[in-house]
Amino acid sequence: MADASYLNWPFLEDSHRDLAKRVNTWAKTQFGDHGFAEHEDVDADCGAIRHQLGQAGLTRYCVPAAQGGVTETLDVRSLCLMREHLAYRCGLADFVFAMQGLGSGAISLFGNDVQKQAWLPGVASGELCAAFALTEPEAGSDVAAIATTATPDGNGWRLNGEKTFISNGGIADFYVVFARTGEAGGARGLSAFILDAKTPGLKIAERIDTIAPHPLARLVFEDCHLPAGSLIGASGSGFKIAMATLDVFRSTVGAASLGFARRALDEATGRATTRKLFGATLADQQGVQTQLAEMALDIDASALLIYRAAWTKDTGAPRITREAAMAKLYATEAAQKAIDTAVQLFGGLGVTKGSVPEALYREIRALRIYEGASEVQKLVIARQHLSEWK
Ligand code: COS
Repeated sequence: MADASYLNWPFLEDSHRDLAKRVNTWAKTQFGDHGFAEHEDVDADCGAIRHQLGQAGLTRYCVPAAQGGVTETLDVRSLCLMREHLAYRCGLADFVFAMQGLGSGAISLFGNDVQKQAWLPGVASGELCAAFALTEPEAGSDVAAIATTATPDGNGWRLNGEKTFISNGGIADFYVVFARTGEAGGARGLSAFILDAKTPGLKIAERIDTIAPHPLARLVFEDCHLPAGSLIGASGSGFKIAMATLDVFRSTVGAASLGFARRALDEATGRATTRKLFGATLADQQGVQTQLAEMALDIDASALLIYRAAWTKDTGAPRITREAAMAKLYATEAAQKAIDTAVQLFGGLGVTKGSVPEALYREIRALRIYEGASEVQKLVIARQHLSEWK
């Protein structure tokens, strides 16, 4: 990474600087210059990367210390640094790490000791693969419209319904599933459950192929039995559990975008300083200097918002809804712009399959959609602004 001066910002501590160096060295050794090459078998590669991250002790950052993690509670700055540095080298490695955290996040944040002990050590070691099952065909941005139901059946619940665009769908060992339990209408009638992937009635109805291939599936639940101990937190609190989990992980989506944007700037700078035209290099042209300046500025602005949100949470704020929304919104949109500039500076090579800018162009797009589309982040920011106006 060309510029690492942000590591000296007061938002970060020495342990974070050490982690940044460690993950950067690890990812460089592991992926070299081939981290954005096409994957012939994404499922197998995800499994291999998960085990490698586990062996290196890096998936430990996804869970609290009592279950094999490194920090007492989830440390958002560590999660962000991990994602930023993995994304710089390999989009799939970032995805694998992110899903270990998001998939088990509701258990880390709201689970009881039995649930934490049952699932989190395996997430920390990389042996277990986690998934977060919130989205439905008719409930994407509007989470309160979830239609999947969990109805009491004596010694637990029966789960029926459908989820879609579920990352790790088909390869996960367990899913945190959000379902309607009916305590009230809308957002107040949802609960969160842990679903063991071996449960009869869970069907992988369809694998979904996307522009940057990651394991993604539509799931169908047909009378899946959820044992009494599978409920996370209180029944009826599922919406708040989902939102609070997303508050933690939205900053990390921004951090992954930042890693992609830094890679785009480094690639673009390498290209601009070597590509000759009209008797000079691209970097000698003022127009190109303006483009590089905008990329560098957007990268620093993104980093400030991301590490502000992460630091705010890590130093005790109960909620960082607004800060996390700002970090995700700004960093994902800025990264899309930076990557588009890199593609432009590479010309034909930028759209050639197998080039890094081309891979980044595909990788970044989903980040403006998943874990709350840009439009939803604006809604979240505006609502908080208006509610504090009085
Ligand atoms: N943390 C804790 N509680 C929260 C919260 C948060 N971040 N956000 C909202 N709540 C609470 C509210 O305080 C409210 O509580 P009360 O009923 O006690 O007043 C309740 O949850 C309902 O909140 P709200 O009225 O804001 O809910 P809406 O249905 O209007 O939805 C949005 C709000 C649109 C912001 C929400 O549905 C959302 O974030 N959607 C995007 C979903 C998403 O990210 N999907 C991606 C899936 S993962 S890839």
